[in-house]
Amino acid sequence: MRIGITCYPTHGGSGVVATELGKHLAERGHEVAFISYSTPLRLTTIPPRVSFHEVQIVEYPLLQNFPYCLALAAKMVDVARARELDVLHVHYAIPFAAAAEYAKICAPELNLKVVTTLHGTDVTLVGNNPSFRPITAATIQHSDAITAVSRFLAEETYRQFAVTKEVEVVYNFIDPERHQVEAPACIPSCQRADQVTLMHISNFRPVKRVLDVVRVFAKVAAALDARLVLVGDGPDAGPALQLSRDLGVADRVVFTGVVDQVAPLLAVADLLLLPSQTESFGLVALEALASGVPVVASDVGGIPEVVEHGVSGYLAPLGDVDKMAEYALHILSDRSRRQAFCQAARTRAQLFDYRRIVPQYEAIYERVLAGGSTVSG
Ligand code: GMT
Repeated sequence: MRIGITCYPTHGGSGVVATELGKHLAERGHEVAFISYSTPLRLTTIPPRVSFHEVQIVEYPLLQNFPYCLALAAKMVDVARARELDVLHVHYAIPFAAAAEYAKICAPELNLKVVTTLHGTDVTLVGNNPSFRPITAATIQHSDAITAVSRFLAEETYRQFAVTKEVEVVYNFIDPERHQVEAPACIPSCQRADQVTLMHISNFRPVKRVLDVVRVFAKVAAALDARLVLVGDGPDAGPALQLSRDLGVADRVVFTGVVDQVAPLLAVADLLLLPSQTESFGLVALEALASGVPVVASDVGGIPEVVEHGVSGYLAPLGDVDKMAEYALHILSDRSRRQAFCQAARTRAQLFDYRRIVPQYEAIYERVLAGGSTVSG
C-alpha cells in the first residue's frame, strides 16, 4: 500500500508513534510519505520506501496566523497525486483530520481514504475546546476509520463527540530490542552502588504534574539513598528545580534537558514516576516497562491499560504524593522485590510489541481500501 502519514514532528508521543509506525510499514514493504512542516525527529535517516514532504510556510502581511491546515491539505493533495497514495493516516485530530478532509474534497478523483488516530489531548483538552469542537466532531466522524490509543480514549471520544462510527482501539507500541541498551555516558553513574535512580520523562507541561514528581522524590530520598533524573523540558522545569531546592534535595536531582532517544536513559533507571493529571496512554510508561523499569503513576486515563497495579508498578489516586512515595519505597527498598517488578515490567511490555500492533493498522488500511465501514450499533 501507499500511505501518507501526517503528525507533529516534535518530541511528543504522537509524533514518535507515527514516525515509528511509518518506518515499520516501510520495512514491511509499503511506501510511506511523511507530510509535515519539518522532518519528524525520529526520522533521523530516510530508509528505503520512505519519503518526507515539507509543507512550505508562506509569509504574507494579511496572514496574521499562517493557515497551516490549508497549506497542509494542499500538500497532501500534491503528494497523493505524485505518489499515488491510497491512504492518509493522520496522527492527532487537530488540525490534521480537517486537513485530510479538505484534501479529499480537493481531489475526489483520487478516492483517498482517511484514517485518524486520536492520541489524547486532541480529544480531552484541545479538540473539545469550543473553538474546535464542531470541527473535531465532524472531521473525526468523516474519517474512513478512527482509532484511539486506549479504551479510555475511545470511550472519551464517544462521550465528548456524537461519533457514530466505531472508534477502534489500537494501542501504542514499542520495539523491545531497542530497550536492551547500555546506559549513556551523558548521565553520571550513581555515586554509590546501592543508590537508586528515579526518573521522570515528559514535556514538563502542567498536565504532567512535575512538581508532584519532586515531592514524591523528596519523600523517597528521606528514606533511601536516591537520586532523581528529570528528562525533557517545558514550562514546569524551572518551578521543579526551585521546589527541589526548597525541599533540600536539589543536590540529588539531575536535569538532562530534551533527548531524542529515551531507551539509553531508562537503562540507568530503577523506577519511573508519572503522576500526570490525565494521560490517554502514557507512551513513556510503556517505554519504561520495555526497559524493565517499573512505574508509579496516577490512576488516570489509559495508564491502567498499560501498567498493572501491583505487578509492573503501582497506580495511586491523582495528586496523592504520600501514596506514590509509599509505593515507590515498597518497590525500591527490597532488591528481590524490585527485580520481580522489573521482570513483570518487561513481560507486560511484550503485549505492546510492534509486531503485534503494526498489523492491526495494516488491517484497517486494507479494510477501508476495500470499502469496509465501521458504523457502530
Ligand atoms: O498533548 C500531549 O500531551 C501530547 C500528546 C502527543 O502528541 O504526544 O500525548 C498524547 O499522545 C501520546 C501518544 O499516543 C500518549 O502516550 C499520551 O498519553 C498523550 N498525552 C495525554 O493524553 C496527555
